[in-house]
Amino acid sequence: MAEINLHQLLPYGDTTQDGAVQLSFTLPVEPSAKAREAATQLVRSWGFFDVKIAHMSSIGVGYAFFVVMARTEKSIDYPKVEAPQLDLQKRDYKEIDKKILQEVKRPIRLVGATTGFDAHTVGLDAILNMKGFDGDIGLERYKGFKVVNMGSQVPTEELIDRAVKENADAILLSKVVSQKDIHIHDMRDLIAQLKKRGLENRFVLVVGGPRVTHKLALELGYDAGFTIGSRPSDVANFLYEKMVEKKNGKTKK
Ligand code: B12
Repeated sequence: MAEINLHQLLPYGDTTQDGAVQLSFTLPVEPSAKAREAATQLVRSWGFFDVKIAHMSSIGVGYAFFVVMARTEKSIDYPKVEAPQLDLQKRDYKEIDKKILQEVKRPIRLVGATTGFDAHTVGLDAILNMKGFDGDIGLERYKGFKVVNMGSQVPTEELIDRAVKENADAILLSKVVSQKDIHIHDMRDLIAQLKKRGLENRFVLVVGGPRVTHKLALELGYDAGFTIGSRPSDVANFLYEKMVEKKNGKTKK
């Protein structure tokens, strides 16, 4: 295997460190020779070279879709990249359930919802519903959790009201739509509304969604963020560890 310079890490296509990337985008013009040339020039103007239009097709009247191969010389100093990640010991459902009942000594109370305009429920359900996701059973099936799943398009205030009413330990927010950064807006809204009511330290705050990273979640004031591929047992394990941490007074919340 070719030696890789991690201080000047480049994308890989045909040969290591060749800087090859594949891009896809849509231009609001009909596909044509002119559209193809425009896409080529556009990608070159972004600093790429060896630009090849691999695919151009109509994507509705007045729109052309492109897949483009190109190369870049811009590299990244990989050792300098910092990205927080949850470093939890892997445990399965039975072990987590047993530990919660032994150490927390009662079910952990959860209230989950998708807020704002977002109607996507599949991600939240994958974590909370009995059947779970990817062969990993959902939190409703654990004896160690009491789950209220409020579904989608829940106003932030109602989510907080319900969490207060249920005396919840944690709020689980799902944000799937990210157009115009609406997921960030709605994540901030929950934090702001909690602060307004003096509840900012009351709940463990967990957020999930395809454009959510743990880094983003921490930056916005959440305790954890879960992205694509997250499994219910990952979330269960985090909640268990956080509750034990709280119980032992190792956290401000
Ligand atoms: C199914 C679907 C729908 C269904 C939703 C049905 C339902 N009941 O959920 C319907 C048809 C209603 C729909 C509507 C729309 N959709 Co839609 N939809 C999808 C689709 C195809 C799949 C989403 C999904 O279910 N994924 C499977 C789940 C399991 O994955 P997940 O959500 O990422 O969840 C995982 C993690 O993210 C995480 N997670 C998620 N939530 C939470 C919460 C917590 C607490 C935790 C811990 C973890 C966690 O754990 C999950 C398991 O690993 C995606 C495209 C795609 N392939 O992803 C588009 C997509 C999300 N939709 C999109 C859009 C634009 C829309 C509409 C705006 C379309 C329109 N113009 O009307 C509307 C919006 C309606 C609204 N008001 O929100 C875009 C979003 C683009 C963007 N950047 O925001 C996508 C990406 C499609 C696309 N490429 O354009 N959609």
